[in-house]
Amino acid sequence: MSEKNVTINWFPGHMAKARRQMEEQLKSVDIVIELRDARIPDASANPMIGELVKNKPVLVILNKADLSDPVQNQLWKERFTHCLICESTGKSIEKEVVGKVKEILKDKLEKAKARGIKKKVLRAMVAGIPNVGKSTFINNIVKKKAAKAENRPGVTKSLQWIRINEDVELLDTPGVLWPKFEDQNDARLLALLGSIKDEILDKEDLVLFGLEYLKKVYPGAIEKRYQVKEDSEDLIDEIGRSKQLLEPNGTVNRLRCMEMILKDIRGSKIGRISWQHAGE
Ligand SMILES: Nc1nc2c(ncn2[C@@H]2O[C@H](COP(=O)(O)OP(=O)(O)O)[C@@H](O)[C@H]2O)c(=O)[nH]1
Ligand SMILES: [Mg+2]
Repeated sequence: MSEKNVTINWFPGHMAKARRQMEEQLKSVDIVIELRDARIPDASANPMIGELVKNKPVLVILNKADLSDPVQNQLWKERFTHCLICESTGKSIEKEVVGKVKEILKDKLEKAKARGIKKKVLRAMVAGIPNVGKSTFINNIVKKKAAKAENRPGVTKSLQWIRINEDVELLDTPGVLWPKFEDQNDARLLALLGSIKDEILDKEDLVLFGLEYLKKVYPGAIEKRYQVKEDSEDLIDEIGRSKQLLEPNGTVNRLRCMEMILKDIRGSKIGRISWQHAGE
């Protein structure tokens, strides 16, 4: 299950379709679980999510938090009304997420009870841009629970819900939303972390941008990873030499070097880096 190809195909028709689907799905949910990439919490938001969701509560998940700066994770968390820091590829997050959903919707549960509804089941849907970890997040929570097909009269037929526990159901397919590729800075961050295709940007520009940021915000990180001086005039060249990425004639194979750096950045091999800091 991969939406990787979707990332390059967000033309207006697709956006309109994603929007329509989201609006339809929203009718039957009590809460939206919006996944963001903890390394770029702002750039990884959908530009229209607020407008789409309107007045339903949103639980923001800072996902891939194992890759981002732990100090920044905490600072970002405070920025959102409801937020959890998650590593969907790690241990089970089911209890934490379900507990949070119930806490956010406490009033709704109490109101239902007061109206005589014995068992109000809360419904949640996951949404986010491609590659942010929606499928991984859902699998972490759902584990082996079977997707439950149901066609209750009056309830949108095509939607399938998975019962997480006695109080909460999750829509089994996430809402895939388009990324913020219109803003140059956001697009660059998304490309740097591989959330949109990097072909749309010049690879060297992308790598230089990444290296400049690391030098400025995480001094020492490049030196530690590649054993080079960070103030070198041509850092790509220095790194290529240090890592022996050379052509037969002894010059640095810059393309290979840049690809290695991008891979290291995406896999957090240079350290746990937050590419957007809270409060900036
Ligand atoms: N390190 C790390 N990787 C993650 C996490 N969540 C998802 N991923 C990885 O991110 C990639 C995209 O995940 P996927 O669930 O397919 O994203 P989707 O397109 O939103 O459904 C996969 O390689 C996942 O293993 C996380 O919390 N930490
Ligand atoms: Mg997916």
